Amino acid sequence: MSIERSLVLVKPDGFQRGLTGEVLRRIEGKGYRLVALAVLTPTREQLAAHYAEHEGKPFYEPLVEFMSSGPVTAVVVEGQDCVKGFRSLAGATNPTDAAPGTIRGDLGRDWGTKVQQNIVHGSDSHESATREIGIWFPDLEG
Ligand code: YYY
Ligand code: MG
Repeated sequence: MSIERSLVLVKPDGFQRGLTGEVLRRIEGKGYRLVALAVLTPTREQLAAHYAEHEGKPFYEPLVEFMSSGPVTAVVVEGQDCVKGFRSLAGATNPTDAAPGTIRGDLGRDWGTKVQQNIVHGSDSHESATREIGIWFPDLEG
């Protein structure tokens, strides 16, 4: 893989806890470039498109509810292999399992909620990134 883009979201828990700057610092510290950034409260429609692969799963409704509960920061990140690279910075989905040194491992925990509140989203493949960037930044140039 070459220079590519990834879609990162600082989720409502990250925004609420004042961790947006810390997440951006780690992305920039790694050497990735910020291409676009927006603070917004997502609509259920936007989230249905973003999380289409999870529709019907037990955590889907709580996930959409949580993600639409307040502002998020959507970021397009660019760099060599940054899709895989950001997933590595983010750590495992469950913050309890996420390794120390990762965003979820250092800053996340289990709050006993129906859906895991794990601070960040990162695209899981180059194809997902292209699809997700189209949802969050429809007007962004190539
Ligand atoms: O890509 P990633 O965010 O690490 O996990 P996904 O499997 O795509 O799930 C999306 C989102 O849903 C996850 O960040 C937390 C939540 N979730 C959950 O609460 N419980 C699960 N068993 C799986 C996912
Ligand atoms: Mg995912």
